[in-house]
Amino acid sequence: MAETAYVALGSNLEQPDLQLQRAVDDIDSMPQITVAACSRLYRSDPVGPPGQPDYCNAVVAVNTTLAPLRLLDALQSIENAHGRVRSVRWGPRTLDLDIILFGNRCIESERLTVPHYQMRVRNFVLCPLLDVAPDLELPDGTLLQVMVDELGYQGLNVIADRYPWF
Ligand code: A4P
Ligand code: MG
Repeated sequence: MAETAYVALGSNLEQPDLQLQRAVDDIDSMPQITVAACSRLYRSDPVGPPGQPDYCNAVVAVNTTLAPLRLLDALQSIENAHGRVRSVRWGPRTLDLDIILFGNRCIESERLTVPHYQMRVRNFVLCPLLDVAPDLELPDGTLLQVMVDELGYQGLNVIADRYPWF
């Protein structure tokens, strides 16, 4: 049975806006994954080590029959195809794909923590998530809209509205 998961996309190297648009197409072309909705495209101030370029961020809703770890495998294969090199924590990257939510599940394993452990404090994740899921509740019952109201849109700029962005 297909479940809905939410995937956050981030990039701040090598034409981040195009990296993200290609990544949405790559996700949609994976077997057993369909992109159901795509957020607006945002530019955001970098969080983490200073001196890195601004990020582009977005969120997609996907319908998938894959198990969570198999979805993670698929997303990591796309990251690798985009030339992702893992070096500094929170450092610059061509493409980062994080599973934010997977249905209503709570997952705590060596490779995967869902809901994503940083999502609550990152408006560059929550604001695009609100674009695709305005009525969403987290597994613990928290309303997404309430979290967005608390965090606000500081440091975020919408740079394209409706997918395809370009
Ligand atoms: N992993 C565990 N849970 C998950 C999950 N829910 N989704 C594991 C995806 N992966 C998950 O990730 C390390 C390991 O986390 C994976 O191998 C997987 O098994 P990574 O992407 O290789 O490493 P990382 O980039 O150092 O960590 P992470 O957590 O992805 O980085 P973040 O926290 O996403 O930070 N500023 C702005 N404005 N916008 C951004 O997008 N992104 C980062 C990256 C920093 N600053 C940013 C942004
Ligand atoms: Mg990641």
